[in-house]
Amino acid sequence: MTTLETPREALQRRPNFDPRLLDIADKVRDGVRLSFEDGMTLYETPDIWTLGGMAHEVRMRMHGEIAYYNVNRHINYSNVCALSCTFCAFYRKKDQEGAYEFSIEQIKEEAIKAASGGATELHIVGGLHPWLPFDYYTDMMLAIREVAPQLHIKAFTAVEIVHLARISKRGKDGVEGYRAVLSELKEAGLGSLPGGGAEVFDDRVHDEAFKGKIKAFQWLDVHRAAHELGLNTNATMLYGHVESRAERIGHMLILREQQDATLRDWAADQGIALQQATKHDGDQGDAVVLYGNDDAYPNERLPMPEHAGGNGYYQTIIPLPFFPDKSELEHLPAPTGLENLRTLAISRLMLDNFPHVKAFWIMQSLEMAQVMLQNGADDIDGTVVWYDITKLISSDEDDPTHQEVGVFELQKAIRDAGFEPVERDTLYRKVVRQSDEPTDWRVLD
Ligand code: V47
Repeated sequence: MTTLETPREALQRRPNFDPRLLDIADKVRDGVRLSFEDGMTLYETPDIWTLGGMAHEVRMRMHGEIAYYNVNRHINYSNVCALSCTFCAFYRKKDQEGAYEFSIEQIKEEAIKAASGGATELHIVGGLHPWLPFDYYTDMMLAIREVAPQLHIKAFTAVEIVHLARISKRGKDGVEGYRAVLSELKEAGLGSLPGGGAEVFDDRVHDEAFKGKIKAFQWLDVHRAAHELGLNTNATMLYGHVESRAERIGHMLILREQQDATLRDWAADQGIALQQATKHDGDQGDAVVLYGNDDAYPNERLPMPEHAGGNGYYQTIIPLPFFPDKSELEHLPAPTGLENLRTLAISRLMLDNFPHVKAFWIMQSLEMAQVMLQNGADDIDGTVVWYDITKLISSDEDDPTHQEVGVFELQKAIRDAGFEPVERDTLYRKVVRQSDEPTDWRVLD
């Protein structure tokens, strides 16, 4: 009689298996929240295969064979910025060569091009422009609504929202001001917030790499205010510069705790049992874990706009590898491919209450994004078209911001990686294309 191997025994048989991962693998299998120390072990282990395997297991439980992409267009409306972050090669000062700002007319043209090309989303961010008035931003939303009402507008990082609260005098640096600005932008057409500007939530890192920028608590307050207003948001982590691995795990834990608070009522409604977990300050708190063994969780375990009770939440974490080129931190080496893969996999495992993990192909390369789909990611972002913040793939020397791949290339990359490509809208609802006409699409109910 043959006895079946237990999952533990199977792991231990793997070549170069790191025994420190045994208990973590048990937790992952049972949907038990990982601790700070677990996160550090995952960063230290040489056993990248078991790490990737665990992240893949979780990703398969949450999304099965599906890998998402979207048809979108990025607009960086201005690179003029009052800040001078040392990691950033995008910003220019007002009269510096290369400084630009789009007029509302130009933005309208971009929106029309995007909509007629079949995009479902505009992703709009820019620098902290010292002189553009608040009306410019609401007019931008209204103008897009007018010419392309079907486009979802995902716009403005928390850093821009704090700036707008200041210049519009809607309230000084507090939550009241953020709420007022977000409500007015929402009224004008804003649909969600992208995840940029989070960098790494740590005062030391802040002072060394982006002093002058908003602090972690302000970034988090803006996203909390957005969620309260029913706007979904994303979160990023810009890693591989002056931060330590421990600081990256700290960043993930802060996001995870905020999402716990955001999803607590939704989880109770869904019958998802809360776990007792130790928070980053050492206190005990309720944890909402979205992956685990099937018996303990309802089928529809992922929050979606239609059943989140009118509240917004974090949809996706996007780990962003640092690009040193042309920044003040150019002397630093960029994170390696392996470090990128590791950080992606750890994000999937630590951020157990984030429905999605995005491998932003523009910054990771499409080839690396394929590997990431097998190591925790379920989304590779979209067709993008123009991207001015970092430049990796453009082959057009005269126009390096042109970084576009077609839908077929994205779908092929996903299929070749072993997944079923599914087009999503910004809120992760499936998009159905009804004919070859690019504008003929609808969101599946
Ligand atoms: O906020 C700036 C980062 C972000 C560099 O929400 C850099 O779906 C690396 O947030 N090296 C913008 N990163 C990108 C972003 C984003 C991208 C894709 C999807 C979503 C989403 C959000 O890029 C900035 C900043 O954190 N950044 N300079 C650099 N040298």
